[in-house]
Amino acid sequence: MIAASELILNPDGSIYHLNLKPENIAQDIIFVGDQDRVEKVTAYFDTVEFSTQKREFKTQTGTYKGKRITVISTGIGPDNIDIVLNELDALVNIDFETRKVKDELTSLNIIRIGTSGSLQANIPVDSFVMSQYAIGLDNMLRSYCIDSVSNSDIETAFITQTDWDLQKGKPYVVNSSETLNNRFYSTQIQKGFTATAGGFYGPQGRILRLNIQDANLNKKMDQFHYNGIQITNLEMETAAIYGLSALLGHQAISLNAIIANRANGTFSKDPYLAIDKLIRYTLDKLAH
Ligand code: R1P
Repeated sequence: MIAASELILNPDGSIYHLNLKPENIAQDIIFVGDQDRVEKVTAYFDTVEFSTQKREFKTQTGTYKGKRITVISTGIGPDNIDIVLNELDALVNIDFETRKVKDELTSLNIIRIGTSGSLQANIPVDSFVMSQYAIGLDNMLRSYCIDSVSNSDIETAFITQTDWDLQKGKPYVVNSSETLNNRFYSTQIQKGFTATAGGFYGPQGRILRLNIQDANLNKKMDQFHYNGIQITNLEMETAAIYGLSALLGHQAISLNAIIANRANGTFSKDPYLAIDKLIRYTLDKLAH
């Protein structure tokens, strides 16, 4: 039995941060970062049956072309992903009455619709990247036993090639779901290797007023290569989503609209249009 201090339920029986009960969520779940993006997605739904919000976690469940889908905002960063994925998993895989793990695993399909900065000059703003792999520079996942889901060969190559300072923690490399990879790929989207940072400024090489530990890191990441794999883009959630999903037995894929190109310093003239196109792309793939 899981203690009340570990699996925290609200007085109405909903889970602590997300304010959700098991019946409020679908098996197909779209993650967005920005809470205002939730309704940008559900605006295309036939119906919305449920809405709630607590802090940055806004959730709506409804149907799109007859398919039941939940959309939830995760806010920014891997620390929030720890909360969202553990609480969603608890909703389907822990019995809230007995506080015991259920015998049969329910596997969720998790699709992130995010925004991201490209590291390669040839991945332009307004294009889409589907993360086949992700490297977490943030450490969150290292609190778990991750050997079964992480790729130490690519991690070692990354540490060596970028001269990574291990005082910042050890990067971890994780995969997307093969099934969702096949389902969401088309010629309209580029497959990529996404780096997930634990912050927006220093951790992504941005210098405003503070000196950073390695001002050349982005350039070195841009040049990193391993068996034909290159790092394509930088954001703040994908590796954490992939790592926790793999550990918990869920399927995950991350689709990102490139709104900034860090290699040539450009920013999308209409990021909302790019995101809207990615939302429509994702919903159409989900409905089929
Ligand atoms: C930073 O501005 C945020 O935008 C990106 C980053 O991953 C980070 O969450 O994604 P979202 O637009 O999905 O939040």
